[in-house]
Amino acid sequence: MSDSKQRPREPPAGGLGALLSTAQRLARDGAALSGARSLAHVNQPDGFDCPGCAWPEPRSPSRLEFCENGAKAVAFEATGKRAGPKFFAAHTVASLREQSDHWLEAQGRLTHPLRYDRESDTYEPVSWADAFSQIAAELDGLDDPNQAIFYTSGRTSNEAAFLYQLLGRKLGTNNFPDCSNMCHESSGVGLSESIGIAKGTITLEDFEHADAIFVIGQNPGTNHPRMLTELQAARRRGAQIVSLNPLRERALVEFAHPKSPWEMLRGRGTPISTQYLQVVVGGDLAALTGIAKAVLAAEKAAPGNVLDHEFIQNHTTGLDEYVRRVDDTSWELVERESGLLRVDLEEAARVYVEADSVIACWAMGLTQHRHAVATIQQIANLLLLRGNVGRAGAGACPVRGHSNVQGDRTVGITEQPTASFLERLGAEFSFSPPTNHGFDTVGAIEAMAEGRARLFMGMGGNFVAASPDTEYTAAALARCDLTVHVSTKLNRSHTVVGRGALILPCLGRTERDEQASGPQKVTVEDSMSVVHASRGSNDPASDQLRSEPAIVAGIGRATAKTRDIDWGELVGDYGRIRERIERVLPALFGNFNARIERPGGFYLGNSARERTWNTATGTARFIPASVPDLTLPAGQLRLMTMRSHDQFNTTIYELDDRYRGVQGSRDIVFLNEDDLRDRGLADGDLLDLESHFDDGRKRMVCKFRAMVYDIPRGCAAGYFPELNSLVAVTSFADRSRTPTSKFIPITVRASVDEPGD
Ligand SMILES: Nc1nc2c(c(=O)[nH]1)N[C@H]1C(S)=C(S)[C@@H](COP(=O)(O)OP(=O)(O)OC[C@H]3O[C@@H](n4cnc5c(=O)[nH]c(N)nc54)[C@H](O)[C@@H]3O)O[C@H]1N2
Ligand SMILES: Nc1nc2c(c(=O)[nH]1)N[C@H]1C(S)=C(S)[C@@H](COP(=O)(O)OP(=O)(O)OC[C@H]3O[C@@H](n4cnc5c(=O)[nH]c(N)nc54)[C@H](O)[C@@H]3O)O[C@H]1N2
Ligand SMILES: [Mo]
Repeated sequence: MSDSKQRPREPPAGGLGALLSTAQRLARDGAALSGARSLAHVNQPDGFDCPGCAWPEPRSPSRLEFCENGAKAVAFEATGKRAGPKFFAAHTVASLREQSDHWLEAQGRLTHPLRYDRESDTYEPVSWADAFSQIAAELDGLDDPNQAIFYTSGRTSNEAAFLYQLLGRKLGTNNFPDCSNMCHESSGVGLSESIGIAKGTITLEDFEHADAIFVIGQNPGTNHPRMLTELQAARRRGAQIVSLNPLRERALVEFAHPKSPWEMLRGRGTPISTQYLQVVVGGDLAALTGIAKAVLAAEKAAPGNVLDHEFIQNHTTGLDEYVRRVDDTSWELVERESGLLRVDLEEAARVYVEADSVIACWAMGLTQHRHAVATIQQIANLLLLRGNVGRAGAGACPVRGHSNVQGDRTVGITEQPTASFLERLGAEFSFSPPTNHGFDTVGAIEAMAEGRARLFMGMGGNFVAASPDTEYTAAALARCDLTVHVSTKLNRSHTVVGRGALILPCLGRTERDEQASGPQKVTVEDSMSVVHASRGSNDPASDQLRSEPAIVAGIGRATAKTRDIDWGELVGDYGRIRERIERVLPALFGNFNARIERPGGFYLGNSARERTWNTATGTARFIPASVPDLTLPAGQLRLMTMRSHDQFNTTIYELDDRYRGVQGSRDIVFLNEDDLRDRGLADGDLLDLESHFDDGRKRMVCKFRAMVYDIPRGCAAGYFPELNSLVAVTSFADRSRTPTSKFIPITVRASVDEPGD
């Protein structure tokens, strides 16, 4: 291990703490009964898909497993609390705006469609019919369909997403920003150029055959807990696990399986990482280049024995240029920019070279940086050097976030649809879809801020809190003529109203969805391209709720430009929506309705896995990149924003972060002890944080408590969404335009006021 400091023994991640936390959560939410009943159905063959993360379910039902954070996601949706008309009559929107994200969502499930009344500054109940006519009137009144924005969060089912994109495109716009723009867009752009597909190339079974697994910029213990089962099993059979992360994330150090009474009682788990590289924030491009240098040096020392020459010859282009660039990068630069030692990177390279099959996993620690696309392409380069794509136990694994974020893209939620998709969609529904590119998330914010967009609709999600530059984004949204949020719970975005505002409450994944033909199921696609059905069984939180597809259909029917689609037919039986998806995307969804009847669903396939390369050159491509100089002006720190163990994105379950030793607060900034001391500050001090971008705007958050943490010097960490105010909307990744939420240049200083003032 690169870090050999002795530290006090902490319990492993998982274990008893996970079970206790779940039980408390269920009890507190008054969800003990329906929540516990729901847990029995989660991820079961005839149950509903977990509304948490996108980690796949094992194919064999005997391996279905308990997941603490999946349980929280279910309990939170199945809560007994309700935010109904009485609640809204008693709270002005101005007063709601003063509340925390945690408080807002804790009010429970939304029960009625609501319309904002400016006079009383409250939301009042409105009939579905009136809500739909109001939206239709605004849509029909736009001078240009591109004044409307249709945002999607990643919990939306394939069926709802497909109807939603149909609605927007029939209206005449490709303005489909989504949470993916803030999430794995960099992975999609990077991988498409390198290997010709925007998705990961592995399946769950590959974990059983990998000899080494790299986990880069990802915290699975919190965000993809079921991935730990795979890592634990891999480690037990002797696979090497190399983690690159500025923080020593507890679950990547040691993990006790909540299913193992033995491990729980002993309070000891399986060590996970065989090597832990505490790279500096943003230093991964340098670190990966360093590993590549050592791999290429090994090949030079034993020509023909390290690289997979046959694969390189038959499947790739660009090796020479890439090798030149790696050779030209000095170890000195690599060490300075990664914050790591050459010997440690050489050790990681040794692990890489000695493993027959290697999987590389990554998430937001890589994607939310200025150089994210180039960094991800360095992972692809490394994999290609030894033919680690398209064979058992090897490949690229961008670990997706929301449970259906990947599926939404597959069925058309994108601001840059392909010509072939549009052509087929147009043929299927007899119209000419728009071909211009629409707004992504950053583009949508700018368009609203400048008055170029006038109607915002959010299919789930929490646009204001999830987006960068919170105050700027809120002001942009407030300029709209109408905001429409399809939601399950109250959130920050509802407190920012345009000239008009509507909240449309919808069914959640756990709830029964009845349409004309009877109870419906929906489909979702996991992080490894497996599509399967999900069927809710709980009673809906209110009899007023409608499903997301039904809400889209309601708008479609009311709007002049979209009226001629037979929405009633589609929404009466979701099987008919799936038939249409199949006809628009026949290569992926052949025999769609039949194939979802199979337990576990079906695999969409992956061209790169088949070693078919849909790139510009028809080959897999080595794409060189130079290591950037990320040195900040003296005194500035690199702040990354991340998730605690008790949240799902902007939904805050509790104010704790068990694995990081935080209780009762989220206004925390984790800092290196020496960085604090240099500034005359100490653990526990209240600090003001100011970010620095060259757009002349001042961005600050105040009274964040300093917490000394094991983090490299010059780096700092804190929580999303509290720190989003510090991220400039103008700061995003090259080419993918993903906001740089993991690299915010800040200065810190003692807060002027002390608590109690
Ligand atoms: N329970 C729960 N599950 C979730 C979510 C949730 O909020 N709660 N969110 C879902 C979603 S939408 C997503 S996208 C995923 C997110 O899953 P993650 O990507 O795991 O989420 P983050 O908390 O953003 O954590 C990023 C990790 O990257 C590290 N990191 C930060 N900067 C750098 C860097 O420069 N280099 C490296 N190497 N590492 C860095 C951080 O220390 C942290 O461990 O999880 C999904 N699953
Ligand atoms: N600073 C910083 N910012 C980030 C990130 C970061 O790491 N740092 N991460 C980014 C990432 S990876 C992502 S994915 C985005 C997330 O951005 P979003 O997807 O927009 O945000 P969520 O917090 O997941 O959305 C929560 C809301 O969704 C609604 N909801 C829940 N379930 C359902 C449902 O079934 N249907 C409907 N219609 N609504 C539902 C609830 O009302 C809830 O309030 O945030 C991004 N923003
Ligand atoms: Mo995400």
